[in-house]
Amino acid sequence: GVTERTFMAIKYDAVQRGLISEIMGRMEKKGYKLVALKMVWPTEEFAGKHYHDLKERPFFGNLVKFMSSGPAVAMVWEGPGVIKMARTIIGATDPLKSNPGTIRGDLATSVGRNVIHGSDAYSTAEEEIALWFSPSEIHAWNRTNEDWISS
Ligand code: DAT
Ligand code: MG
Repeated sequence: GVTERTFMAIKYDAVQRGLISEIMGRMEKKGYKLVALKMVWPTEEFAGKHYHDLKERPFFGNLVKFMSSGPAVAMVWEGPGVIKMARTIIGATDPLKSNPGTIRGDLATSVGRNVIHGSDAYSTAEEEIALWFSPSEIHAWNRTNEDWISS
């Protein structure tokens, strides 16, 4: 059966800074499975759709401009508790409030350059996966080492 899935995007600041493998490695080494991956250069309209919940916030304009300024690395990760755990691995929205050991706590200092997005709940994970990926881009593949990751 299919376990839980979440959407994550390595933002353009992290792409520029050469942090793609650093960030992906944290999810991979934890034991989560990558089931979809592509580089996407969002339009402002697309970025606005992704962040539609924040439309009324004062930083919305800057946020969609930043997100559409270059390519992001879009990913779907799968595994037990992945939605909540990805948020824990990412850290707080403001990198100065993120604990060391988290992605933002270790790699960022500014809320406007906080290197990574992760879905915040089951419903947003479903919605964001559907926005960024078509079903044929998501791969249900088997790991031969599954018994060494989960029992
Ligand atoms: P998160 O990315 O942790 O889910 P969010 O959904 O509240 O946080 O906001 C989405 C993004 O918007 C966030 O990653 C960075 C930007 N943002 C949030 N709050 C902000 C603020 N107070 N000032 C500037 N940018 C902000
Ligand atoms: Mg959010």
